[in-house]
Amino acid sequence: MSNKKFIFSLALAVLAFALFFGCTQGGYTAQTNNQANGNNTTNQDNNVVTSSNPQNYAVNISNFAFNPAEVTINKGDTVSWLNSDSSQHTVTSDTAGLFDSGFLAKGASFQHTFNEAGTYTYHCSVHPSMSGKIIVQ
Ligand SMILES: [Cu+2]
Repeated sequence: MSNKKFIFSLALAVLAFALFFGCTQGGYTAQTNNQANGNNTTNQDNNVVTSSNPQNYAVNISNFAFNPAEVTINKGDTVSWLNSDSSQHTVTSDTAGLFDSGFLAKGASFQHTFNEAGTYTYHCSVHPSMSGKIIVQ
């Protein structure tokens, strides 16, 4: 191989390498952008799903009663019970295991989010006369 041919071959090899490397980089950048766009789209979709505007409803526990005793909410809404009595109370689902606050001292609160439609009755495990109902539409 002559000196000129060798240099020409070397230049070709360098050029080929530069082209290949450049294309690889370009491809990588394009893929990264696609992924970023894909993530944005996913986030927007998630926002739409979660921003169905969930509400928070308050039930006050006072004078040995749940006030209001009956609350109608939509799927995904949360109910917060606050014990305003000096006596301890619980918020316990009539359906065992569905939700149970345990003992709530004065000023303590308990929250439960209802994700499925239905009628949920509950009571205080200390005072059987205390009962309430959450209707989930
Ligand atoms: Cu009670």
